[in-house]
Amino acid sequence: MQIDVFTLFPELFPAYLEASILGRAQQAGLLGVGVHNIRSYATDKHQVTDDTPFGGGGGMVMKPEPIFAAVESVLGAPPAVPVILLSPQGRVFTQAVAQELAQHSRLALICGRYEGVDERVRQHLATDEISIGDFVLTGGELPALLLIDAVARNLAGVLGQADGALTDSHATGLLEGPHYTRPAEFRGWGVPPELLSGDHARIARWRRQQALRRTAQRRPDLLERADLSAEDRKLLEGNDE
Ligand code: 21W
Repeated sequence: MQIDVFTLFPELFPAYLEASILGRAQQAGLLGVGVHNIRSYATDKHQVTDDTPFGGGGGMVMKPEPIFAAVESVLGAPPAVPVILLSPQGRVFTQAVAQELAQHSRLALICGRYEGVDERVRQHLATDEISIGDFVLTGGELPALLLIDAVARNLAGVLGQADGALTDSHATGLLEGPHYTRPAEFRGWGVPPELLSGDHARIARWRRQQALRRTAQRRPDLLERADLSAEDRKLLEGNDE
């Protein structure tokens, strides 16, 4: 998958994209990310990318011309790929949206700054508008990185077998239960005996029960939407262990 990012702050991207799983995905040719500076596409002497809002009110708005020029120069006019505007007014990003976007071979992401972008970018260039949640950030760059991260780990080959995207919490619709590693005793705190039992069926049952209980406790909204088996309902009621 190829993702092209359009931003006034391209220097924010490399450190995160080069590390760990995303770095390896790019080296393996599974993911390509092009980061493009919108400012380079401004045609005036001072490469101005923002201006005061019509109607007054203060703050600055990103001008349409450099954004259209940047996106159309990289992707053609009109672009034949989804063009996603990251904005607080977008539909809220979820695991389901990440999985949906991972089906495309190419995406364009536009990061806003200041008070936002000229409405004509939204109306005539963007094909989708996404928010990452109900809180206020300073721009769309962190949301773009977050989206790339969540989408990339759904691409075939990006994750190892062990932590496959299909078994993820939120892909299964439940929160995960607790994880432990060595030592078996730390500062007098032990590890649940089920995990040390070597009985794989018992371990699987205990893990499922912990996931169900934690979800019931912390995210009853998720549990309501999960389709639980009869066995799950028994585990949740505590009739098992
Ligand atoms: C924040 C842009 C607020 C516009 C009145 C006076 C992209 C984001 C962003 C930003 C405003 C996302 C105002 C969750 C986010 C983003 C920057 C509104 C401010 N109104 N997801 N001043 N949260 N944020 N204008 O902030 O670009 S996705």
